[in-house]
Parts: sequence; C-alpha cells; structure tokens
Amino acid sequence: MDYSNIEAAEKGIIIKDVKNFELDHIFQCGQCFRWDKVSENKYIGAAFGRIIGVEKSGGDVVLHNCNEEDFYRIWENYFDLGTDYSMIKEKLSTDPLLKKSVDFGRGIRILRQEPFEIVISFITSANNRIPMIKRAIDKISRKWGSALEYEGRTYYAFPTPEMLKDASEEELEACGLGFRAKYVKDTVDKINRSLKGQEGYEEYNIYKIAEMDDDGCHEALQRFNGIGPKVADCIMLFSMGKISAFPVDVWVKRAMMHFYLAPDVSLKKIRDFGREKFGRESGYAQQYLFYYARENNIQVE
Ligand code: 8HG
Repeated sequence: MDYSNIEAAEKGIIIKDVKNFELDHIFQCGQCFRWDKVSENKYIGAAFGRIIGVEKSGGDVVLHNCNEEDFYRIWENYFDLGTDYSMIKEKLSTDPLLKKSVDFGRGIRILRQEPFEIVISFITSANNRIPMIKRAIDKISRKWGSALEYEGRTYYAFPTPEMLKDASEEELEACGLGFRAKYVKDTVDKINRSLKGQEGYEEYNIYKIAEMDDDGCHEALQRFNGIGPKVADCIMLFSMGKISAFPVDVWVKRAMMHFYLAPDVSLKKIRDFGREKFGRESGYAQQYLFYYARENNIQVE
C-alpha cells in the first residue's frame, strides 16, 4: 500500500504519506485524456461520473470535491493506491537500461479507469496524437455526458453506453473522430446490445471481458472493429487491471529499439520480446518507457 491513512478536510480529504505519486508523471504518461493541469501542484479531472481536484501538498495528496465514501468506493482503486510501486520499481530497476526510465517517471501509477470510456478513448487513439484524442473525448463528453459543477464551473462526465446509444456516425465524426467514427458507433451498438442481454452479442460484454485472463482479454477485445493488438493492450492495461499488457506504439517502439533491439523488428515481435523480458508486469515497464521516450523525444537513427 502506498499511503498510510486518510483524513477529512474542508470539502475534500487528505491522503497521508503517499509514496510514488507525481501528478505530471501520472497524468502525462499517456494513459488518460481527461485531466488538466490547473497549477503547479494541482490537476482537475473527471472519472466515474465525478469531478475532483488532485493536489500535492508535501508528502500528502489532497482530493478536493471528494468525501470519504467516494475515496473508498472510487479513488483508492482508481489511483491504484493498494499497489506497492516501490517494489515494482525495484524489480524493474535491476535492468540497468530500464532503470533510467523508471527513475525519470518515478511517480507514475497505472490508473484503473472505466472500461467503456477507455474502449472509446483508445479506438480514438489509433493513428492519432494525444492532444487530438483529448479534444475529441472532451467534445463527446460535452455533447452526451452529464454536467458536473465544481468551483463555479461546469465540467462533463464521459457518457455511459446508454447515453451514447443514439449518437450518429456524422455526429461522432463532427467531434473530430474522422474515420474512427464508424468504429465507435459500431462498438457502442455492440456493447449496448450485449449489456441488454441480446442473443448473439454475449461476447461483446466488456465487463465480462475484463474478468478474463490476460491473453483471453487481449483476444476478445480484438473482436470489435477498430481494435487491433495495440489498442487492445492499452484498454486492458488502463481499465481492466491486466498488467502483463505491452502496448507498442511508435514511442515504445523507439524506446525498445533505442535500448534493446535492432531497427527492423515488427510490432508483434517487439510485443513478444517485451513481455518475455519484463514478465507478468510488462505493462509497468511499458509505461515508464513510453513516458521517457515521449518526454525526451527520443529518435532512432
Ligand atoms: O500509454 C500509452 N502507451 C502506448 N504504448 N501508447 C499510447 C499510450 N497512450 C497513447 O495515447 N498511446 C498511443 O500513442 C496512442 C497514439 O497512437 C500514440 C500517441 O503518441
């Protein structure tokens, strides 16, 4: 566990003695799209139908607009506070090449996000850039999500499958999804049918998929149009607790080539190599590498 206890504060709670928790590392390492930096020590973001402010204060973390009940129901798990990241980092740092990335992103935690939001977000991520993905997800939330008030401003939660059920391909395209709009529409439709128990759609229940073992989950997600191996890896790692996932995008590819591999290697081979090398907890290694490569803009000759 990476904190000692929580205390009540005015309109929020204080998480005491939090280890391995850096706001920039967590929110800018590529795993989430709904958090904004509002000052040096504070981010505001929406998840699980709530809006909160997260502030670092010495060794503590303050969650604004949050009560004790929400902390134990949502945020303790969301921030993966039950996991001891010192142990993970120690293990990964025995590889001297990986240690550099681990030291750089020492405050990363893998967020446990809502599966439906993450399925749609990472379908949107295909051949896309992070600022564009963020903008599209924001537009979808404004158009179909519930309004949330915080400090006199209005924010929007990411919509549920039910709220998105009538979104047309044209409307989704207008949110900046481009060619991905048809995949999002089709996926929303399949998920809604499966959640209603419609015959023939059982295999599209993402909450059941989340309970499968890692390899089964990776395979099942790829039954949706618009989800290939890379997107499936991101979804299972960022919302289904499958930490052996190893998403290989252009940054992880560059990092792996920079540190370990010859240039002309396929994405599939890089994935297999990474999982072989880093084992059951490959997802963590991948996140330190992604953050290091992207922040340092590493290039491979
Ligand atoms: O955290 C991420 N890991 C990997 N491997 N790829 C990611 C992450 N986040 C993210 O957006 N991507 C993908 O990288 C989406 C997009 O294809 C590209 C943006 O740099």
